[in-house]
Amino acid sequence: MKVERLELRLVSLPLRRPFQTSFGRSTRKEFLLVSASAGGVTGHGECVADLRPDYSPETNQTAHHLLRDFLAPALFARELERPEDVGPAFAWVRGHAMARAALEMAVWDLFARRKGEPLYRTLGGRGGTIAAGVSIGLQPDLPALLARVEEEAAAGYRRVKIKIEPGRDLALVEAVRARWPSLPLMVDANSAYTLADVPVLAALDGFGLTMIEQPLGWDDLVDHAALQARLVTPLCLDESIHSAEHARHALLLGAARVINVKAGRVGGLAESRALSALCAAQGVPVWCGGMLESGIGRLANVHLQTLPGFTLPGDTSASARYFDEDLVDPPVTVSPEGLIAVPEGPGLGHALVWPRVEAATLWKEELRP
Ligand code: OSB
Ligand code: MG
Repeated sequence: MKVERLELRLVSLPLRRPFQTSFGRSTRKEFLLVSASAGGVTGHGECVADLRPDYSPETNQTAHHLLRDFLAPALFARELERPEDVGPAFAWVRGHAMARAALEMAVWDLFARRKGEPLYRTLGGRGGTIAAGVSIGLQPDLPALLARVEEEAAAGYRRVKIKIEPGRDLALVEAVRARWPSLPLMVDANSAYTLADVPVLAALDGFGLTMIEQPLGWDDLVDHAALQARLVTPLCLDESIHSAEHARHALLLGAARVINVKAGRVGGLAESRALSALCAAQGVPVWCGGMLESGIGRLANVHLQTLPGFTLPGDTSASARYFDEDLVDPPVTVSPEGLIAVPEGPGLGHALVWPRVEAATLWKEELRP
């Protein structure tokens, strides 16, 4: 099979609530939607690059440049027998994992739809349900944070993650722990600390956190290894893991005991599967991170985390937490038990709502061989 047509569009969706981390504040989700067609069937991939290069070096504009000028031509030239053939077509491209992953995801969805099977089956996963966790951004004050934790714990989420930054860390964790002594709780610092902050980070050891996510440099493994040696709480790496190879290096160094997998950050679903298999072979748990995705990327995350290595609840939560109206119907929902049903329909498994997609589209462009 050869991909015959690609469509790129920039989609903008208002977020119901601003999402704040140590690196910035998002009020809308703006992303590239990549659609790949062959033989009258179309698959879709959501690019997780953002407006600013503050989480990773990529932006919507760099992803657009890569997709239009390098990745699309490389894909059009390639005869594909399976979705795994996309990775090798892009192997010469250095970096730009999010751009590569978006196009690869569209091809995975395309293959699954052509076979009439759910994406998880094409990937080698399983049907059923996945356990949902939730990521809560920095809040204006402590009462607001406690209200948000209350809401999400009541909604059934199986693990709560709160964002921290220097000056807004120990007191938050202490207050949440005091009120919910046995809630599976973790923190994510998005690279806001350095080794000079070891005293604060070591003090987090007293709160029974399931893990501390990415406290140090966005590209660092060495200092994380030094920090992990001084902590009881497992470190989890997010930003620093750009491939399965990086994960192998991180484990070799002792830089983490858990890995956050985001297909966009590591260059695709096949790479995510390789990474999860590598970790599983070493008894290292992985979980699926989130990038405030619309239902399209969100559903890909649901399918991905049916693979055997994903043994911890991820950051995939209900569409309604982010958007008044998602781009897929039905939206992604979470049961009172904190579970998400894995779709059984072809590909991503929920229908795209085209009038909503069109209404949210800022521009679109067609690419052909
Ligand atoms: O660090 O995991 C992160 C959102 C945007 C960028 C980075 C991160 C996040 C989240 C939110 O934590 C996860 C989600 O709800 O999609
Ligand atoms: Mg993170």
